Amino acid sequence: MNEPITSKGQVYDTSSIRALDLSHHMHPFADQQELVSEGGVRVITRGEGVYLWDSEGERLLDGMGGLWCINIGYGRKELVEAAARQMEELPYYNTFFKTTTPVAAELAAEIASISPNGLDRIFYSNSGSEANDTNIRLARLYWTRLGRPERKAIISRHNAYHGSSIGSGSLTGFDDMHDIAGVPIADVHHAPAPFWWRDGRGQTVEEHCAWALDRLEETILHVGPENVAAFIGEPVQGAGGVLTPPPGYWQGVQEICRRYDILLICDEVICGFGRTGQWFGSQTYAIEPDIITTAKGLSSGYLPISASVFGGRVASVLMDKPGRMNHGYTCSGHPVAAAVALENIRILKRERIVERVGEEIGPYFQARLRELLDHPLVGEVRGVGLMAAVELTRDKEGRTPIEPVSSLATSVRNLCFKTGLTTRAVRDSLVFSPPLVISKDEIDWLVKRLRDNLNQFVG
Ligand code: PXG
Repeated sequence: MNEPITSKGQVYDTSSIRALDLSHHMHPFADQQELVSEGGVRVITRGEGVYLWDSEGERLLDGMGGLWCINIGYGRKELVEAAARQMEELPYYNTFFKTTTPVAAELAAEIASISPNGLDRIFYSNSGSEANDTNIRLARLYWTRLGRPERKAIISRHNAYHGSSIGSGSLTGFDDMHDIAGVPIADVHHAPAPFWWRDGRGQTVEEHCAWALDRLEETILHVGPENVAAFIGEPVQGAGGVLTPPPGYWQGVQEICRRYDILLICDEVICGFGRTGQWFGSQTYAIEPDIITTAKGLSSGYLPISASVFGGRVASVLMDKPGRMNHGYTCSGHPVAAAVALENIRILKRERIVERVGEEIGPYFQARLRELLDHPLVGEVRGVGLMAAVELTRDKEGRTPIEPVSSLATSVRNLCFKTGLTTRAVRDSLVFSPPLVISKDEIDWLVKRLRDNLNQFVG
């Protein structure tokens, strides 16, 4: 039995929390019996800045920013106050039947003010998954209204993560998420995405990029361009292992989409709100999307809220002409979540957080992590802004994958977790996405802790 521990005045009994959790709480993406055999999971109780504390008082530097989402850091009183004010005034009202709330309207205008490519219309959901389900509907409805209902196929990519609902999980490009009947849904197709380290052996980066673009076009031709509604892609594939696009890749994708008149959806759930050093990954890679998906950093993860943002071409058919879209969620445009998101964006603007990522702290983070390339177990460091992957290898030249896959990365991740640093193992890489407010000293600590932990596995 663990001793009860005090964290900011609160007493936690770790073992009883673990016992309750194991008995009643089924965790996402987890094998519950594995959790049972390990005696339960870590209990996280508090956050401040880039740090988390657990129920036993241990501190962790949150190298993952929650789950790629705590952009402005933990413990922001302004967000707490915005939520409390809104809760007192109006905790809930819907936006379905000819009503709105001041914050839902104001937030829509605020998102429009920062969105790429002049996108200025917003449909609210509560998660990235729901927003991508919405996007499937938006894209198909767009073509239906134009008298082309056969244009319903969505082209996604391998290693894409677009959510885990039945619709968005179908867009996701991991085979292990398609291991139940009926998923992926019909008319979703996956093309390879560039992943030079693993799939481009024997090719230059340029050759690999051209290969990936050819495969994309081939997929579209196989489906028949006249049947394709949209292509969806993350500017940088996040959960797939921070797969940064090679130079020219997105220009190539856009040319293909234009050639076949296919809508371009950029999933900005991770890349949005400053992660890549600009407001959106679309701006970092000069992409002109028709629709973007936003979630996570929209509220810095403080409350669930997401938005599909679209403009000119799609709006002219779906908003500027008569006709209704039969779609929406009870909490679409939830006033408390909207109030928090509005304050979050204002903080990002007021404190020039996005500019700091682009000009100063992002380049510093990338440069410091790249120093690890001299380490015998580090094959590649990928990333942009404050998202990065450190690819582990035991064969720098031949790049043969580690057997079994993920074994080394998982061991290093576990040691990091034990020694005060959160990171995530994705196949053979460790991924990072710290809060955008991280300092240089904190980055120095992160890189040193990672190097020290990697040293334990040399030989
Ligand atoms: N799009 C992208 C690009 C994402 O990264 C979603 C959509 C879905 O969002 P919701 O809010 O429905 O989860 C995501 C979510 C991981 C991990 O292990 C990543 C996500 C979610 C859960 C785990 O890296 N990204």
